[in-house]
Amino acid sequence: MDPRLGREYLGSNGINLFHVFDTTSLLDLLRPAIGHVDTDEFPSAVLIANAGAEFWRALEEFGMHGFDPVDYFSSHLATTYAIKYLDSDYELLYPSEYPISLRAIADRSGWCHPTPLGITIHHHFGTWYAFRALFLIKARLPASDCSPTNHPCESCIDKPCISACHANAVGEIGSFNLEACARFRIQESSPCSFRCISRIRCPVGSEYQYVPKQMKYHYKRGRDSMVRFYAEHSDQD
Ligand code: B12
Ligand code: SF4
Ligand code: SF4
Repeated sequence: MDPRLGREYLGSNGINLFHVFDTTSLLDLLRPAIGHVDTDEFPSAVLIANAGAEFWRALEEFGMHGFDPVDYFSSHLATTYAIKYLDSDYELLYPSEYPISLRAIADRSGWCHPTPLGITIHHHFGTWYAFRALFLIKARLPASDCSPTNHPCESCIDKPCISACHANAVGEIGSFNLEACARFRIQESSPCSFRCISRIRCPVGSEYQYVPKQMKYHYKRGRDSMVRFYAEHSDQD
């Protein structure tokens, strides 16, 4: 077992956010989604995320496989890390069918803060990150520090993310209007079809902004889900 080499392996594939929780500290969030959790068998839970474009480069090199290539690759990274570098059994909680709220889990990490944009922010990487996998492991790893890091929105006076949104979906923290955003994004020729102008305007971690192909890929998939959702619920308009 060599967790250090495992971290290097994940890092070389663009996984630059890594957090270990004691599984017991997440029980209230895990039980409603997955039922019984044996914390003696699985003492540690690992949350991994990518920030910036490095993950995209690694994904392109790995190849686009399966219905959801990002999930496919993320699962591959998580399982390789557990088996090859920790010599540990594991249970993948995300990606999976379990209705896990990754944001509720990440809220406990100390480095994940709410923003007017709805998505969360990291003090260094800004909003340019996403959670890629959450898994339980039989190996016991030291829990990561959960002390709160600096919350960038608190010192952001101008809050350019608010004025940049053409749909008035972005306001005070906690008031993000997902429906207004979605309805704006699904309009034909919407400037937000394949990007979020407000997210781009946020000055924090701008050097980690996704490369155009990566940005288009993620926003197209998000938009496609929204189109499907509103097509299925059009009778409620
Ligand atoms: C389903 C889903 C969606 C659906 C929500 C439909 C609905 N309201 O029912 C749709 C397709 C709309 C969506 C959109 C987006 N999503 Co989304 N989504 C998820 C997903 C897969 C499941 C959420 C869920 O059902 N959880 C279970 C319930 C019990 O937990 P919950 O946290 O209360 O879930 C609710 C909220 O998460 C909300 N929601 C989901 N996404 C978003 C995004 C924003 C900005 C807000 C305010 C709310 C919201 O909808 C859920 C159901 O009500 C999560 C991954 C996960 N497993 O957590 C990602 C996730 C929440 N989404 C994420 C992102 C980035 C987005 C998009 C930006 C993607 C994109 N590029 O288009 C957009 C946001 C809109 C925008 N600004 O453009 C990220 C957020 C990362 C972060 N840093 O905070 C997550 C965590 C995925 C990830 N791998 O990191 N998403
Ligand atoms: S522009 Fe300012 S308020 Fe908006 S998300 Fe970025 S740091 Fe937070
Ligand atoms: S995608 Fe467009 S409509 Fe949605 S929050 Fe971003 S700027 Fe506003």
